Amino acid sequence: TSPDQQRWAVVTGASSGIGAATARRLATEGFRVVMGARRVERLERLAEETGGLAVELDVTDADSVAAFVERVPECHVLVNNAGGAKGTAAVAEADEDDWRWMWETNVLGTLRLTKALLPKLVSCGNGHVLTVTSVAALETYDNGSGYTSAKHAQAALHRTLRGEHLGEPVRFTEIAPGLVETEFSEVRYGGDTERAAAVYRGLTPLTAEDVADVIAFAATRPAHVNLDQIVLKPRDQASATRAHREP
Ligand code: 8X3
Repeated sequence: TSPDQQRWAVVTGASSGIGAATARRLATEGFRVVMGARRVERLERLAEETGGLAVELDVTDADSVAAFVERVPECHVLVNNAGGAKGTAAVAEADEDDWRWMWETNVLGTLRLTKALLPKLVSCGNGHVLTVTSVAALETYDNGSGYTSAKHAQAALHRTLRGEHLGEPVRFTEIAPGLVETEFSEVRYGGDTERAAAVYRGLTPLTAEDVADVIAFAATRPAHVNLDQIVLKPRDQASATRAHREP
C-alpha cells in the first residue's frame, strides 16, 4: 500500500477483549492501527504482532487524550471501545465512585476521543466512528443502573453525531453486544473470577473475535453505506436479562 492509500484506525481499550481483537482484525484488513490503553506493555506486544502503534491512553484524563491524539497521524476509523462496568448495587445503595468511573470511561471517554479526532476523520474524506455500546444501551436492569445509564448516555452522544455531521464524509456505527466473554465481568465484580465465570455459564457466549468480525464488516463497507446500529447477542440470549442456560 502506498502511503497515501494507507488507512489508519484508532482503537481505544485495545489491551484486551473486544479492543485487542478489533485491533488485530483491522490490521489484517490492511489498516495501520493506533492502539490506546493504560496497560501499555500489553499494547506493545500487540503492536509488534500487528505492525501498529502502541500509545498509552487513559480516556478519563484530558491530558492523556491530548498526548495520545498528537501521536495519531491520520484517522479513517475510530473505534470507541474503552469502557466497562463496576459494581452491582441497586440505586438505593449506589456507589458514587463506581458511577463516576463508569461515566468517565464510557461517556466522557467517548466524548473526548471523538471530539479530538473528528477533524481528522472528516478531513480524510472517508471517516468512520464505531462506538461499542451494549444491550445495556437499549435496556435497563436491576442492579445495573450505573452501567446502563452510562451506556444509554454514550449511545445518545454517539447517535447525535449522525445528524450533526450529516452531509460530511463521515459514518457512524453503533455496535451493541450482549454477553461477550472478556475481562468485562471480572472488572464488574471487582476481580471475583467465580462470579464472573457464572455470567457465561450454561451457554456459549460471544467471543471478542465475534464482535471484532462485525466491527470489521461495518468498517469495510463502501463509503456510501452506513450501518447505523448493530445489536449482536449469543443465540441463547434473548435480552439483557433473559438467557437460556443448560444446567
Ligand atoms: C455487557 C452486556 O448484559 O452485562 O455490556 O449489560 S450486559
